Amino acid sequence: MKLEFLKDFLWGAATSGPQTEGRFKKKHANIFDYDFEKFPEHFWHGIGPDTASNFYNDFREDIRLMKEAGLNSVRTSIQWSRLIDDLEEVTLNADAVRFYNAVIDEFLANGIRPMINLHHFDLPVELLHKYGGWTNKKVVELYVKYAEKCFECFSDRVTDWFTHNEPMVVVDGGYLYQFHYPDIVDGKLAVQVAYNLQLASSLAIQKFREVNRNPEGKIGIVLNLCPNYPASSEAEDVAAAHFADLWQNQLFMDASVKGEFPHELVEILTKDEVIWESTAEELQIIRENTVDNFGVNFYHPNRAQRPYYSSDSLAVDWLPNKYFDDYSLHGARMNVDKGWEIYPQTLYEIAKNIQENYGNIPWYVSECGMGVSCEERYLGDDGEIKDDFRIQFITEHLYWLHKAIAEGANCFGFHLWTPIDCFSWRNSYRNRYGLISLNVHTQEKRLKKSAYFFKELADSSQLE
Ligand code: BGP
Repeated sequence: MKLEFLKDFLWGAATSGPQTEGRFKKKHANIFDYDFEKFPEHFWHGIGPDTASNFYNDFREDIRLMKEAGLNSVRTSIQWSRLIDDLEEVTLNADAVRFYNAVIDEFLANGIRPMINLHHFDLPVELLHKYGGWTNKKVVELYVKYAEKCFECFSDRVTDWFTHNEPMVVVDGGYLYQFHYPDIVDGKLAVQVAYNLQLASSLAIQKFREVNRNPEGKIGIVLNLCPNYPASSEAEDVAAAHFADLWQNQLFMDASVKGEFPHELVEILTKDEVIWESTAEELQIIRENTVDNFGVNFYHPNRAQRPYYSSDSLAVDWLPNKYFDDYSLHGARMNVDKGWEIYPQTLYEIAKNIQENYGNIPWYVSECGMGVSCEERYLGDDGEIKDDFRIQFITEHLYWLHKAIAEGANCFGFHLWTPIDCFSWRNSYRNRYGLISLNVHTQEKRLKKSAYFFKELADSSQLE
């Protein structure tokens, strides 16, 4: 059976500046550059972001390969730590302006729509050391000035902007579960970081509407939405999944789309005495500056059960896990390399949720993908990686997405993570996600089998 998508559907792939560019000519270190300098052992085979996939030097050739893979849209990001010369005075770095201008022009010349995100976990480390990073509203102020520079420089040609990628990962990774620098556990700070990230997003949206130079321009946020399925229908498990959803999904989604944090969550955080510091004026800014559209990063669902910890047995001041515990479903289909469950039907449920509870606001899949280790295992005699598992993964997710669209979901595109195998945080290069393979030693790049599949999909807007 053939499934038809709209002719103007965006067939894209997503990546980010810090994961592709390399540190060439970059004046400031972001938190991952710094983490690598200090703790190279955190990184797979001790390989960090210094070269990444060499996009800084190779961008013309990389964009040519992306075009060959059929992409008509690419979501990437500008690095704050590259664009801004003086982080306090918020002055522009001339080389970075030249670089990002050339990248945007190259995408456009190749018929690829550049969708630009402003913050992909990559806070300049100096702002963390000097001000405590996102815990401090001074950093919010500096971020909004950086965002303004981006809009002033590039909004004549870029129509699609995003304020943050997965802000909940900044909160969880940096302040609760120690998988991103600064690797601390502090529930109260985590809650304040969540609020400050949302405030930064709303203020950047307000600024965008003042200075944007493009009548077609739109601004949104990219959220990782992992619905939580309860372990059973018993009240404790249902309540656990409900809280996990409030914390992981609704906090940013409600604030970004509806302009209000979920009341139930605010009440719980207030009762637990970890509620953020806010002012009436800030809350008004959040209310008035909601998104035009947003991106959904989807990899796997979450499964939640009643909490393992009792309220008084927490070893730290506060953890969301006071209210829920994650669990893995016995017998679930897994991507074992990454340890993530494969359950494409969730994408349909996300679409329904947006349609029914968020006013059917326009959205797109801003990341979805399958990270697999040692892809050389799949090398064909012709030197091409035969990643049939990735083709199957894409097909299954598109099946459920198509079903939702046919039922009225307002989804305008699908972006695979990622165009070219890239660096990622602690994973470094262990798991590969690309349509195009990268040899990390020679920087040689080559289309995988999935790239030809993707091209056919994008050219025909049909899935067989
Ligand atoms: C998302 C991030 C990406 C990317 C992806 C894959 O959460 O937005 O930056 O890294 O996950 O994750 P990983 O590379 O850790 O397997």
